[in-house]
This record gives sequence, C-alpha cells and structure tokens, in this order.
Amino acid sequence: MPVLTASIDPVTRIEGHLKVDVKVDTVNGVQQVVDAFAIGTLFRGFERLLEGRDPRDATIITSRICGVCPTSHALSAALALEAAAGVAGDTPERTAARLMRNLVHGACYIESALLHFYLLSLPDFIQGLPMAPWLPGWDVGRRFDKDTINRFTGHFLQALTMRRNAHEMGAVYGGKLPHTPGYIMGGFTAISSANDKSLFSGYLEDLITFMRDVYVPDTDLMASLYPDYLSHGRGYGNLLAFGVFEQSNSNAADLLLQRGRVTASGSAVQTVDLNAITEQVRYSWYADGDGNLPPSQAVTNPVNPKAGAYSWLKAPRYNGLAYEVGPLARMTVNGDYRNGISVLDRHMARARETLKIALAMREWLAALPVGQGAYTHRAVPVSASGAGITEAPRGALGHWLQVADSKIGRYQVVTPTCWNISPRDDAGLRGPLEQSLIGLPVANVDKPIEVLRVIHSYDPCLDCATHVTRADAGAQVFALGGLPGGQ
Ligand code: NFE
Ligand code: MG
Repeated sequence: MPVLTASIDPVTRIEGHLKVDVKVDTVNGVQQVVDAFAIGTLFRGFERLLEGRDPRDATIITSRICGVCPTSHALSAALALEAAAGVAGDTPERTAARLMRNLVHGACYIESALLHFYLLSLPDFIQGLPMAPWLPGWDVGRRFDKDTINRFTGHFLQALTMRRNAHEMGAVYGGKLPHTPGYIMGGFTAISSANDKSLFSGYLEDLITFMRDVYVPDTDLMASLYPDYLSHGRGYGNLLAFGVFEQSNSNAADLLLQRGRVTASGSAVQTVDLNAITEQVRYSWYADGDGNLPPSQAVTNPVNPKAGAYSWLKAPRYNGLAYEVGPLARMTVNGDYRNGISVLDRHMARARETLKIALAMREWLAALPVGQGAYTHRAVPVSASGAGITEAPRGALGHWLQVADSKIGRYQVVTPTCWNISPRDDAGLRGPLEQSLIGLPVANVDKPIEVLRVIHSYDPCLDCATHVTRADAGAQVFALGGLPGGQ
C-alpha cells in the first residue's frame, strides 16, 4: 500500500502560522505516522531590527514578539540589559522589582495556560456547542458522554472570564497587558499601594480556586477518558529547563522552578551549560554559514529558496540533541512531576505547574513592600554583553545581547517553540514535535485528529519562533518551496 500524506495547513488553535505534514503507512497492521515535517511558514522578526537602537528599547520592542508571552520577552531583555550594565546587589529596590516581575510574569503564565487548555486544546477532545470555535471541526474520536460535554463546555465559558481576570490581575502592576511597559532595565515601573495588593489578591484567590477545583481535575478527567494519550506523543524523552521565578536578589540559582536537564537515558537531573547550545540551519531558510553557532554569536540571514530547507524556524540543539522544553520539562526537572512524557502528561503537568506558580504568587504578594520604589539607575554601557535566561510559559527562553557604541550591536532570541517545533538539524535529526508524531496511530488520514492532539500538547507559538526582517531592506516576498523529496 502506498504511503499516504496528510497536510494540516494551517494548524489552527495555535499562536502564529504552522503547517504540519505527515506520512502515514500501515506497520504491523496499524495505520500510523511514519514521518513528519513541522513547517514554520512565516518569515518575520525582531532581532535585526533591534540593531543600532538604544539598548533600553529592547524590553519594549521584544515584548511585541508575541501577545501571549510578552512579559517573558520583556523580562529576558531586562535581565540581558542588567547583566550588561551591572545591576546587582541585595537592595529594597531590587526586591520590589523582583517580586513585581514575578507577579506579572505569573499572571501571564496563568492566562496562557487557561487559554491553551480550554480554548485551544479542548476542542480536539469534546464536541461543544454548534458554533465557533467548535465548528467547523472534525467530529471524530469523541469519547465523552453528555454530562461530561456539558461540564467541559461550562468550564470553557468560565475560563473566558478567568483568562480576562488573569490579565487584569497582571495589569495591576504591569499597567496594561499584554504589552506591559513595567519591565525596564534596572527594575520595574510600579510602586505598590496597599489597595493594589488587595486588588491583586482578590483576582489571585479566585484564580487559585478555579485552577485547584476545575482546571487540574479537568486534565485528570481527560486522562481517564483518553488513557492511550498517556503513551502517545512521547518523542525523544530529552527535557530541558532554564529555570524561572527568582527567589533571591543575589543567588541566581534560587528559583521556584530549577534549571536542569533530563535525558532519555536516565532520570537524574543534569546541569545546563549555555555554551552547549547551537542553532542549526541546514533545513531552515537561512544561510548555511549562519549555522552551528552559539546564540551569543548567531546571525540571521534569510535565504529562500534553499535546497532541502522547509521551515523558517532554526533548529536549536543542546550538545547536538533535540530537547523538549515547557511545563512538563520544568516540572520534571524540578521533581514535581514524574508521571511520564506524553500528550496528557503535558496537559497535566501544565495545570499543576500553573497552580504551583499561583500559590507562590500568594507569598510574593505578601512579601511585596507598600510604597517601595523598584528602580536602580545604571548608565547604558558603551560596550558590553549579557544574556537574559529565563522561561516563557512554553519553555526555555534566552535573549543574548551585545552593546557596541552604546547601541545594540547584536541581538539573538531563542524561543521555546524553536526548540519544540524545530525542523531537522544538520545531522538530519527531527525536531521534538516531529519525533513525537512518529508511530502515532491515525484512524482516518482525511481527519487526522490524533496528529492535532499531539501538536496542541506542545502549545506551539510560531509568532515567537520565526525570525527576522531587515528594516533597511524593504519588503521581501518569498514563495514557499516543497518538502524534501518533492511532496
Ligand atoms: Ni509566543 Fe513564547 C512562550 C516565547 S513561545 S508564546 O511561551 O518565548 O515559543
Ligand atoms: Mg533567534
């Protein structure tokens, strides 16, 4: 029987623009995915347009990379700038800045997780109301009875309000969301009043109740009805976390969620050496000479068409290996979740992590001093470099900055979705999502709902993952090429 090809283009209910092509064949009597290609179809970006600008603009500009993880980019940029400018020390200003950064960043995690589970992923599993966003859709592979559908549909509607509340909570200190001006080089732009604290607390307690009583149990219910998805979508089994939520002004390793790595060959947590990271471009629409450089030296030169290339995403690798990043990686590295690696483990770990963060936010809020300024002034350095290493909701995030003549000389962003949804690397090794699809049973090649469930478990954001345009080069138009092998 010939190999069948299914193409999901565009993948809906994600952020940004993604196409996934799979080849399906029958192996040992089971129709399943035998090959997969994840294709970032949009070319755009920020790194090159930052060049030549005032370094302090990086927090405001990089926040606009994405509307669903803007605080993560603003924080990464602020950390990179502070590393370059030498903002350090155990001061009341830095304590207030750290706590408000954590609180607004935490609000962003909650908003992102509720969006992902209820709005973006749930429609793969339930038949909801006969209206958008449930229609149009593939009405296949449903397993819920009427009561369960009603329960989930009700929670979907509640989640709309909870999401809005999470954004309003973040705006108490962030001023506005998604693109808060709160994160700046040297600190944070708010000073908390007692009223701010009680306003924030009101939102937070409601969200904790919703996550504890609704969101976490809903992921468990889904796992009980779809137990096969506790083994589907594993991938390589390599997990990487940079760590996030600083708990100390002076000890960078004191994080709510720790930095570390777990590999397929063992459960012991290993250290992370940022110098072991390279971005590879053999299958990406970038000049071949740009590949295999560490992010601090990386460049971004688009080339399209390019023989063999099929994505605008680069392929980040750690010591040449593809790693999954995100809530499951963080919770596994942190020792909070050790149930496995699969579609439903990603959902269950994400829900539990979000509740853990919300409970920590309660303590950060209690510790936030009223009336305390949160800014430490430093001059922009003439020449310096720095890295801002943290985590966005979807996983490990790094900004690498070089300042020359008091301007941004080089800027490089490596996002979580670049790790998870990367194409093949120089050695031909598939990216984590691509590998997670191999062996996945597909009942109906015309409606490959199983593939969609695996894709959504990673919560891809292609806005974050694609790269850059040159402000001085004018508009450039590219025709997308075919896949390797001419599919
Ligand atoms: Ni656009 Fe982002 C997150 C970052 S994704 S959502 O989370 O950085 O890859
Ligand atoms: Mg980049």
